[in-house]
Amino acid sequence: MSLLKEKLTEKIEIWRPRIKTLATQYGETVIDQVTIGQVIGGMRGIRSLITDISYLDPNEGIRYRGYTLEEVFQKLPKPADAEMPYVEGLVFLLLTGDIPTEDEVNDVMDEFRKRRILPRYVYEVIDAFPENSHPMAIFSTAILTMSRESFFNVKYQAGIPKTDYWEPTFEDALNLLAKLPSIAAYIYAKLYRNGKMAPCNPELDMAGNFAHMMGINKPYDDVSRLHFILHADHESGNVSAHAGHLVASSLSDIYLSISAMINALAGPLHGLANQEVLKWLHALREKMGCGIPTDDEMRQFVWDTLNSGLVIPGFGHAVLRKTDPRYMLQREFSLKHLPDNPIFKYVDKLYHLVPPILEEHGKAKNPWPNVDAQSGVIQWHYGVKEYEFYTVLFGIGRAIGVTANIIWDRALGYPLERPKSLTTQMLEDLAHKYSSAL
Ligand code: CMX
Repeated sequence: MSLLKEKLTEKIEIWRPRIKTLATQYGETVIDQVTIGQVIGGMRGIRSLITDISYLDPNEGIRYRGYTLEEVFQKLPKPADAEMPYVEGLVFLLLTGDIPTEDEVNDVMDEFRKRRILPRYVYEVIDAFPENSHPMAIFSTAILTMSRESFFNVKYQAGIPKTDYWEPTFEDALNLLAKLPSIAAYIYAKLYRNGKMAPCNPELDMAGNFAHMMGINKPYDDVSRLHFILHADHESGNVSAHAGHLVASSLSDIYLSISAMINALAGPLHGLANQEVLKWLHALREKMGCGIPTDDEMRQFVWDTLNSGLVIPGFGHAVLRKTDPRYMLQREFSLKHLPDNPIFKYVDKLYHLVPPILEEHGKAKNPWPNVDAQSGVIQWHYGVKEYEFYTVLFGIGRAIGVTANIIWDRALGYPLERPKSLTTQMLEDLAHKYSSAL
């Protein structure tokens, strides 16, 4: 048994009685109340999900397994010549809750190495896509196609006990995670490099190998480590994580669930915002004849966007009420590695100018930048200029957190998700009953 699976098994045994006690002895404990505003308003703030993989504090930002992002980057083992830690270490941390040793990271790397080879038909499916297809549609479909590989489906049909569901799910998850960088790199090669791609290098770690397959020199391996780690999880209520969890709750396999997660990520209010930021900046750059706008010109551009009814991509958040720490970590990286990049200069200006404008505009509850405002410019700087591809990169990272959640959902026996709906009339009746009681 791998060190990862051994540790995970140990942790699951510790967790099961905790959930059982909560469900059986405290099942009637009230934790929240739900208002009509929340039901109409996309369920914001209703505390109705459970996950131990990460927790999002509105003012502090995300913690993975109790660790802030700074701590995660500081504590996880790093390759000898790297600034950023192994993504494989994060996989271990999210699944087990423990910071891995070097041996444990190597163990995850070995597991991934064994599982990296893509079935031939995945290349064929990618090749068969019509021109001008969005990379996220291709990514989702490539993942979906591999549902036929699911070990969980075979075991389920054979009739394994519910307590064992997590084990074949774990196998499916590792099989998929190990393949995602190759799928993404091939989509990139196919769409933008006439299908030319370096073969995968078994000596390298997940992110190092991704950089190698993309054909981009150092420090793009570190850029990839930073990117995949930062995007891995944001607790379980965000649209992509929730979509993955919801689909998996019907016991759909990992491939079906992660494909759904990718589809959810592909909307402009969520993961697609990283491409929208670059598209928007380029519109401005064109308008400026490639020069750097003055503060007033930049402010005018932001107002023009708002006045035309569009949102400012990369700003605002449904939960966060401060600048996203994922933004700040990427900003620090940019200030160190690409301070003179002209697009970074735009992003830097926006960092200072947009929040007061959004405050004056008076709608957004959070005027501060989020993760997507900064990620694209780093990709652009290292030569990945096809911004439609950026959300695919987000998807590789997010799959790490969502698969960890799905494995744990099954280990703890969480049921099919099925919230209750009400009609408009029912809400009106409740509203009248409440107001006449005042
Ligand atoms: N620009 C302009 N208006 C904004 C805004 C922005 N960046 N952020 C929020 N608003 C508006 C909303 O559209 C909403 O307007 P209406 O009342 O007319 O519908 C109002 O402010 C209130 O919204 P909110 O409660 O502050 O934010 P929501 O929880 O509804 O939405 C989010 C959150 C992220 C969708 C929103 O801030 C947004 O659209 N941001 C731009 C897109 C973006 O960057 N998305 C990526 C988020 C991170 C991620 O998931 O990857």
